[in-house]
Amino acid sequence: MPPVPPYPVFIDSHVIGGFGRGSSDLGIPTANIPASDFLASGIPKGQTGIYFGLAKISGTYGTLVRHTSPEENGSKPPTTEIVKTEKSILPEDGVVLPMVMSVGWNPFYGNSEPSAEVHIVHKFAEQFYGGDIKLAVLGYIRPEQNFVSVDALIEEIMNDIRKAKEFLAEDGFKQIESNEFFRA
Ligand code: ADP
Ligand code: RBF
Ligand code: MG
Repeated sequence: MPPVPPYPVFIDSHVIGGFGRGSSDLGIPTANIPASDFLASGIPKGQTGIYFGLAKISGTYGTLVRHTSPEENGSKPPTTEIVKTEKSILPEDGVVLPMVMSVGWNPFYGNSEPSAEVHIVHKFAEQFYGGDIKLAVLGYIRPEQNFVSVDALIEEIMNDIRKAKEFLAEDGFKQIESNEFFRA
């Protein structure tokens, strides 16, 4: 079955700094985008939860400088700055890849502000803070949940990734890779 309306929803954004927990706590890095870009996207407002789709990184990126630590800032994201030192371009520049996305308050961590974060199902050799990210959101997987342990959260995310791969293998999804949106 192809994506069901309102999907595909296209989001043109850029990668910002988050809490820095994705890689360190979970071993699952997530490229964070401004939550406002998600809210403006046409997905019914307040629809927090886990989505799947396609992502493309392009443009120059830099390194993230953290001015506060997550501990210092409590449940608010640390203040960060992206420093682009050189014209870095990823080998993956312009390649459309599968993704899973989490939007909301991360009940497991109890954040005080909503976040929108994308795990690209691909192994990158480096980070790409400040890079451009284009997303095609193609469907909803589940609401956000709380978990009894980090391991239980990781297991559920692995399950989301498995489901995303299954959905993306269905008819009508692959062709979105060649949509005009990803060509620009
Ligand atoms: P933060 O809290 O700052 O988002 P993370 O630990 O979640 O920190 O790491 C996210 C960063 O890791 C992304 O901004 C990106 O630069 C990099 N990264 C490396 N591989 C991936 C991937 N497969 N998916 C998403 N981001 C990745
Ligand atoms: N956080 C939660 O608190 N509950 C969830 O159900 C949840 N599901 C997620 C599913 C996916 C596919 C991803 C990538 C993240 C999810 N997270 C969830 C967010 C996770 O807590 C967050 O990525 C880390 O805190 C790093 O920012
Ligand atoms: Mg992240």
